[in-house]
Amino acid sequence: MEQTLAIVKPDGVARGLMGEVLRRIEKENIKIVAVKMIRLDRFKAEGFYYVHRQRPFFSQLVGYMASGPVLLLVLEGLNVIERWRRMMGSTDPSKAEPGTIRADFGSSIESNVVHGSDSRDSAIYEINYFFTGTEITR
Ligand code: IDP
Ligand code: MG
Repeated sequence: MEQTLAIVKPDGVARGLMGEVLRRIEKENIKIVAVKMIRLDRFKAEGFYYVHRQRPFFSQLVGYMASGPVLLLVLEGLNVIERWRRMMGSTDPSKAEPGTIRADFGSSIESNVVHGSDSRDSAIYEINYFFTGTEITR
């Protein structure tokens, strides 16, 4: 059993896609074990994307993630890290597989609607970055 952190990013929330994303997750029978809506400040966004601090788009990415509220979700299930990444599609919506969230709704390589942890280690870091143990249902 695995857990992963999913986020409906600021563009997704602003465009009214929270329900659509939740519907797709539930339709796949993926269990949602925690939910929180917050607005990141730049500092909190920098810490979340710390691994990308050397990338040329880092400052812009932080500004985007702090530009409006986000919906944070903890998902649980067998192979859920990979399953959720597959549902999201490739980072660049123009290259994402048809039927994925990013292909269907993403507007650019930056504004791509959703986030998902990319490994067990990043999932643990990212879930603990936003949630305490008692906020995750069981
Ligand atoms: P991922 O979200 O598919 O795991 P990452 O490479 O981890 O992709 O990048 C994190 C986020 O940074 C992306 O989801 C996207 O919002 C943004 N991003 C990635 N590459 C670029 C880029 O080349 N230009 C602008 N933003 C980017
Ligand atoms: Mg990533």
